Amino acid sequence: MVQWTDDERKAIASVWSKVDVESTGHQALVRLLIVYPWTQRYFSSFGNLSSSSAIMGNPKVKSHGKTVLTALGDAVNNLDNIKETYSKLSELHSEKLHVDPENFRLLGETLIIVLAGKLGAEFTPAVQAAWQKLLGVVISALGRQYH
Ligand code: HEG
Repeated sequence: MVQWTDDERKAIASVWSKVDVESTGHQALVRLLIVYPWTQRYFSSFGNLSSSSAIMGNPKVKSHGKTVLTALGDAVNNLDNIKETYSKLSELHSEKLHVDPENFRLLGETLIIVLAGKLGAEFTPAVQAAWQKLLGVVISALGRQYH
């Protein structure tokens, strides 16, 4: 099982208390879809994703970004139980949505970039390392029901 130091727990909680799930989720998902355009294939039901401005203005992208970040909050609030917390979500992404789990890693990267931009100097290397660790555990938990 993953162990968390008190400093890691504090770093994760302190960043989370400053995160606005709507704008952070939106920005991270927009970046994913623009920087890694092949990820758009999973969102064919979302309508127009044909340009950066279409992606930014797409209301389904906005609401899905919030959904994803809200679900990330379940990990933040269950640090000692992330695998179980995400077991149904992993099954959904694997068996129903057929999302290649490599994409979880790409979204983790865009999220780190968005957090760094929003928090600036507060996102110290130690805080960033705690978040990278959290996202690593999240990515592994979401990838767990793939076989
Ligand atoms: Mg996923 C649905 C969480 C990465 C593609 N995603 C969902 C849902 C949640 C979620 C909570 C709604 C589930 C439901 O309806 O019961 N997603 C989630 C997390 C992460 C993630 C926490 C990573 C941190 N998702 C992710 C990635 C892709 C993807 C990287 C594709 C590149 N998710 C995806 C799609 C849907 C969901 C296509 C269905 C969207 C819809 O049709 O509304």
